[in-house]
Amino acid sequence: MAKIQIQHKRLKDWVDKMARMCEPERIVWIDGSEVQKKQLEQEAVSSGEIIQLNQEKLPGCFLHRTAPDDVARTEHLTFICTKRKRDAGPNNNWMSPQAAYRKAGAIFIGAMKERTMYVIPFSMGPVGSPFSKVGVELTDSIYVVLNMLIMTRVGSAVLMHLDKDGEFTKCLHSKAQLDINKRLILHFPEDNTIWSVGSGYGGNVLLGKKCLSLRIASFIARKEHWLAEHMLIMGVEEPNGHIGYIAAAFPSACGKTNLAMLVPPQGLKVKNYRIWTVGDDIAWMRIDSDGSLWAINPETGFFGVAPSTNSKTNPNMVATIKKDTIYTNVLLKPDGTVWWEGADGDVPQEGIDWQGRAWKPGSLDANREPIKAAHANSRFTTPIANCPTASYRLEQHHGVPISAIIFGGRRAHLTPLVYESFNWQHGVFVGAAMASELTAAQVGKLGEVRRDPMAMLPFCGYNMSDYFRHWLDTGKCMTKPPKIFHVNWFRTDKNGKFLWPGFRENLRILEWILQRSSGKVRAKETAIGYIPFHSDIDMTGLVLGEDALDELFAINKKDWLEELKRIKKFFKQFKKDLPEELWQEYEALSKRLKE
Ligand code: GTP
Ligand code: SPV
Ligand code: MN
Repeated sequence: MAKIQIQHKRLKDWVDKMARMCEPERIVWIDGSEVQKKQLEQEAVSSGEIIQLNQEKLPGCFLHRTAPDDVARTEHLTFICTKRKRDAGPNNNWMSPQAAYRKAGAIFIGAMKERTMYVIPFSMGPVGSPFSKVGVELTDSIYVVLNMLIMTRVGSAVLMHLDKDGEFTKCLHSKAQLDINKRLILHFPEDNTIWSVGSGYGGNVLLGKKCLSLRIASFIARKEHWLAEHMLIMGVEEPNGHIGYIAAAFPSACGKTNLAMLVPPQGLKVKNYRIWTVGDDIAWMRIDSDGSLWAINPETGFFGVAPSTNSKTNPNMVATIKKDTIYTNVLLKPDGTVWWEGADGDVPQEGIDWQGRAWKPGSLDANREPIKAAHANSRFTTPIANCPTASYRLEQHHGVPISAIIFGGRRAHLTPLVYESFNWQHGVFVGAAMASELTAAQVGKLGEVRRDPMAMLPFCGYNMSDYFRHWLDTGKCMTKPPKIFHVNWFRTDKNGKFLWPGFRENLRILEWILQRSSGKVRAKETAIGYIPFHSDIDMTGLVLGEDALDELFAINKKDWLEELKRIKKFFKQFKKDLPEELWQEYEALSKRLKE
């Protein structure tokens, strides 16, 4: 492997110091070359860490299985380690930096014995863009290296950019023994440092993603006056060539990936919309000199949910993951291809399930429940560049201008299909008061409603009351702030069936949102915000149940007053720190609901 000359003394000293602690057999610098990537793939195939898939049907694709107790982010083992507990806020687990380094240090000692330590220099955002941040991840997992090569910009160009003294986030990861009792995901925002140990699952170990690009970045963003958000970014191009860009925050496994690359529904075909995907998970946004908000996606890949991904729900993703993709925790078919619940094609008659066991349809576990072929949070890592709707502006250093911000959640009841906030301050309240039902993306109780402000509850690297203040302040600094909306694709009828077909049909709602953003359409004022007149949603080619639209837009004041109590309880945790403006919005909503 190519030998890289390191000019950056602080970087070299840190790598040496971490190596003395972890005691790897050797150290390998990742240069980002195709040659080195191929060598690593071969090595990981030989050791069984990854399985090479059918190279005719799935060229450049591999399968990986994680430990059965290591299949989703572990929020209870994730900590923000600031000097003062107050700075982590009431919603984060907190440890003092001293205690955290000591506790994790004990696990890291000798953790890489007989293993290689890989040094991955990576850039979140185009190398050299004013948006971008550099990190260096040390890891003993080839799986992590191969995923980072897909998800971020890796290698020599990053080191050159760092030069002799550039700033970088120090990211240390070791699988150690993959022991859930010795698993810790630690963030030290004041030291620009991340330590993750004992896990091999994406969100815990691809440290450029949630750890750097959200938890550390949100902390930095507040100081530097920008926003790091859990948002997709997409463009909707009209036939006249104008592209309206949208940034949307939905909690994990609530539809960001699907929306970001939707295919226009048949009924809207004549309108000739074209969709441009900028990102499906993270947005970094800055106010530019024109007074509006501009966004980049710091990542270069998708780490998408596999179950239910098929040619009907997400044809663009199906096309994307046909090559250069790493699949995690899905079913391996006898022909060396993969499958998951809700994938294209017939249910396979046999295969190896996500835990590496022989699988047949209808097999039952000890509790007589059907055994899943793929884990509910099984995923794939795949390059954005392979997506048919990938935006031509992905490499542009200034990103794209955002016309609308959307918040959304999974709510069987209560929230309408779409509503618009009255103004920025009210929009921040809408985001802060957001809630959603839990999914398989986090370890926890499925379906339980939890408050998840701006879809950032698990990802905000500092006190959330300061985060709300930062959002309010950001609004004041823009001359052309985007309008703020809320959507809910998941409202159900009395039989528990989704009232809205979702997926590509969501474009009908985006259309209204963009029309509202450019002032082209009127709206109906309600207690919670503006909602569409039914006739302003283009329903061409879509037939819903008779009262479906009424049900989708119903605002039940009694239920909302109950919701207000839950919002109040949530806000009260922040005590005096919660911005007064949010209480004003709370009172105003309460008053409107009682009118
Ligand atoms: P993370 O990667 O965890 O941040 O998730 P995400 O927000 O990107 O979610 P994703 O798009 O992968 O969607 C997760 C699940 O939501 C999918 O398995 C779909 O079944 C479901 N889903 C997505 N969009 C819709 C929709 O419009 N309607 C309905 N009913 N379900 C949807
Ligand atoms: C999420 O859970 O929101 C994800 C997957 O996007 S992970 O990277 O594991 O956090
Ligand atoms: Mn996510």
